[in-house]
Amino acid sequence: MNITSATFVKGVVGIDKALELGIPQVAFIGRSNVGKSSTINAICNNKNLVKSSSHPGKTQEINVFLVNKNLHLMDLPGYGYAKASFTGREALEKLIYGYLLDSHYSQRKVILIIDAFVGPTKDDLAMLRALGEHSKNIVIVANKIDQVKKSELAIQIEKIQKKVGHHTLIPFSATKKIGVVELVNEVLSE
Ligand SMILES: Nc1nc2c(ncn2[C@@H]2O[C@H](COP(=O)(O)OP(=O)(O)OP(=O)(O)O)[C@@H](O)[C@H]2O)c(=O)[nH]1
Ligand SMILES: [Mg+2]
Repeated sequence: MNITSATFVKGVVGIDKALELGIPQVAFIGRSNVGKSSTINAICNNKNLVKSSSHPGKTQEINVFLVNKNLHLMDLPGYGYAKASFTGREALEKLIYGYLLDSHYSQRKVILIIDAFVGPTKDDLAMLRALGEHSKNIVIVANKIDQVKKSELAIQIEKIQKKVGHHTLIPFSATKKIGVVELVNEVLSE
């Protein structure tokens, strides 16, 4: 399985027809700056598809991408960006939670990205719990494994697996393109 084409469809900021086209959706969610946009670029093999940034809070809309002409990848804004203004944060949270947890919308899969070095934070575990309560089909990506010492990686992944429970966990690096094949398979399979 391969991603052979990827194009930007549109940025969504609220209720939008683009969310209801009947095309299956795979959503990418995670803390601000964890590498959601970079992960989409890595699996689409196009570093310029989505704008990423070293400043948290880069993605402010739900950016929709059409891959292989039959699947929508949804790049969400990050949660937990402490420096955003209260109203800004509230609007983003409404957008994220509205889309992910409102029963009106459904995702074929939700890819929850966490930082492999930091491990799942309180916010990540709260998101995981909420997704579980809404019966989402969850895959966890531990991004930035290039920042974990090679000798400590196996133990770190084991620790993360214990914290996140039975979900599929993919050790990943968007920068070094590690885990791309595994994640592409998860994204493209039902
Ligand atoms: N070392 C390392 N850095 C990474 C990796 N993936 C992303 N980054 C860096 O992390 C920063 C944030 O990346 P983004 O892809 O913009 O993160 P995001 O989760 O989309 O951020 P928001 O849109 O702000 O929520 C950038 O400086 C990236 O270069 C990785 O695998 N390893
Ligand atoms: Mg982003």
